[in-house]
Amino acid sequence: SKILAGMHAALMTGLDDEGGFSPDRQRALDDYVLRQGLAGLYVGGSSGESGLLGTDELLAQQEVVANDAKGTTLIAHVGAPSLRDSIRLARNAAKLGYHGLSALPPHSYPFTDAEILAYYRDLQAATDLPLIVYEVPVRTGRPIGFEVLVEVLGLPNVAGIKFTSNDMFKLSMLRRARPDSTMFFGFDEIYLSGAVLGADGGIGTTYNLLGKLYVALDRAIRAGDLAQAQRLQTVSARFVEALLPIGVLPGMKAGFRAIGIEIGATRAPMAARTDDGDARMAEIMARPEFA
Ligand code: NAY
Repeated sequence: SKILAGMHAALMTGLDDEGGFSPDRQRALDDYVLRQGLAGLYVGGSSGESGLLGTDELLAQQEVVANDAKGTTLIAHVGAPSLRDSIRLARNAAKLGYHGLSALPPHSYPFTDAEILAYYRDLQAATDLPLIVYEVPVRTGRPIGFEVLVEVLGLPNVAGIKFTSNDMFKLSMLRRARPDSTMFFGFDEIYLSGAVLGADGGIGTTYNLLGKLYVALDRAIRAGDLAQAQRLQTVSARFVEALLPIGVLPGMKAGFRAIGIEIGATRAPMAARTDDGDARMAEIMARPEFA
């Protein structure tokens, strides 16, 4: 079986009422997510508001989660604007016993393919941990070229890719170009389509609240039960549709509030908490299909 494969929550971040990182709220969230039966946690990614947190907060979060998640597979997302901070996060994760790393490509300037390749070459060489490349054009503003990805996937410590793109033909081509790489699919609402094209697992935001649903979805797919897989995927799609008008991360945080787990609001400039968002998510979380 592939390194690090399976269903992982893209772990969210607990913030206090002033917007600072809250170890206590993080622990409450971890406790809930760890009871979903998922293969592991993806820590410090987009869903964790990593683009809005400082490196020191991310280092602190890595440690809190490592202490909470004994026995669960932990992947630390360490993509940062500078290679220097990425390596600092990667070495801290290795020291804390994380099982894998992942990183966005450099994206704070319009870097060349050679710069992107050099970043991954240096980052994967900085620790012994397997590294998962992160393709997410909705966040970086542009896709990584197919040839560049194939080359990065050939680096010694690069174990695979987290593919969060709608370019399904590219996923299929990557699958065949790198049959031994672990491929995660990153859009929760269409996980089934990624799995059918060869994804070995998923990493997603809504797995935080609905982890059991995604475990069951993946199980149905692996068992070849298409009818059940379609039914479960439709529940996931309806949930994401409900989140979109509020915003995925603000909506998720309101969803946790609705089930009695306060993890704060999203950090500005992401949308603030609103009474309307809270009321909508309270109504959504009460629906039997999302229980
Ligand atoms: C991350 O790093 O946290 C992720 O990429 C998780 C994947 C999410 N994609 C993005 C762009 O954040 O779970 C998805 C996404 O929130 C979900 O499919 C709703 O569209």
